Amino acid sequence: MTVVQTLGQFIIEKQKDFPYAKGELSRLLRDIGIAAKIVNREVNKAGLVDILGEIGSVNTHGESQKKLDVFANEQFISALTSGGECCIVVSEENDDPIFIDNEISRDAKYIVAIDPLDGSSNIDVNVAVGTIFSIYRRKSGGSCATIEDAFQKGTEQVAAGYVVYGSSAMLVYTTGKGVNGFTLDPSIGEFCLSHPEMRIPKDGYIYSINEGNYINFPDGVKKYIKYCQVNDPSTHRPYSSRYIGSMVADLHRNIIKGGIFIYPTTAAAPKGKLRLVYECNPMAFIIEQAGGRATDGFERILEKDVNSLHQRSAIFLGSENMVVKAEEMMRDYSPEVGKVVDIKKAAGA
Ligand code: P6P
Repeated sequence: MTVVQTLGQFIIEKQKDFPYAKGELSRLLRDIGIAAKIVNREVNKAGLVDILGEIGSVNTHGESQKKLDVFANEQFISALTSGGECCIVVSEENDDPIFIDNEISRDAKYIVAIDPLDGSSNIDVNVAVGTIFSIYRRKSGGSCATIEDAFQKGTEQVAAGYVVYGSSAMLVYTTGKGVNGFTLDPSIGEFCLSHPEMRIPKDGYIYSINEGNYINFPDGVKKYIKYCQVNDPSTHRPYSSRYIGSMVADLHRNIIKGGIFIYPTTAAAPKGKLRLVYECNPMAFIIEQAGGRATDGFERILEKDVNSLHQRSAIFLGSENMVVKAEEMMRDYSPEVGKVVDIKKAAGA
């Protein structure tokens, strides 16, 4: 008889990996899991209730907000506010960080950065969407958390994860000791361990990029795409092009099958489109913990300075050998892009 292990049981069992842990991180992860189940319930019936479409407002990035974006944001913020373990929430949907200052959060030790519903433009066409979260420990002393607590590099993350609301709902997370995946069993309303110790293959044969932007890609990216398309069966090329337009779904497939996801700089997004704090950093942490690689084409994502909570970054992440190959192309054909990275880093920009 197979013994089902729920997310809650797994978190408590793994708590012993952290000798000084008193259960706060465990409770925080469980709070996130509960909010994810509520969001999943609404995502699953989105076509049946008046929760599709836009609400006529835009978020901090000028992107139109969908009703489910706002619903998901409210659910995660509510769970984090009432859970008592989180002192600051940085959300894609909120211009400014939310400082949680209530009686039960008095001694809260954690900061959570979150993209509550990534890929929400796909909701109305019934394509998989996701939630991405990143967790840091508070560094400041004193009685209250400070804004500096939210500006920590990706290397400082204590945990990161995503939820993919697809053919099934899955929660995948790491606390720096490997990556584990849990599938929601609706019959018992629990996330159950289904993908223990996830590893991304060193080599893959899938490349994920929006080739509609080809004309505006850096030359190194163009060269890499052409490399992927060469007819060379001995190296499994041409690779398959798979791009869902939902980072969580693309990345989840690539972790399981192997592959590379690239969102480089484009004319419309000269600094990249994806946000460093609540999209690139958590995904980079997960990919590295699964044995993959994550850079901006030149610099390790987790080492990038955080100068703005909504700053964007180019991202190349997935199977290690594929990312290395793409970086070679960037170095050989788009060195100027790397120099911009160096100059900005030197200037602390
Ligand atoms: P494009 C969704 O809006 C998102 O943030 C990611 O989930 C996705 O990978 C990317 O943007 C898609 O962007 O420009 O290709 O539509």
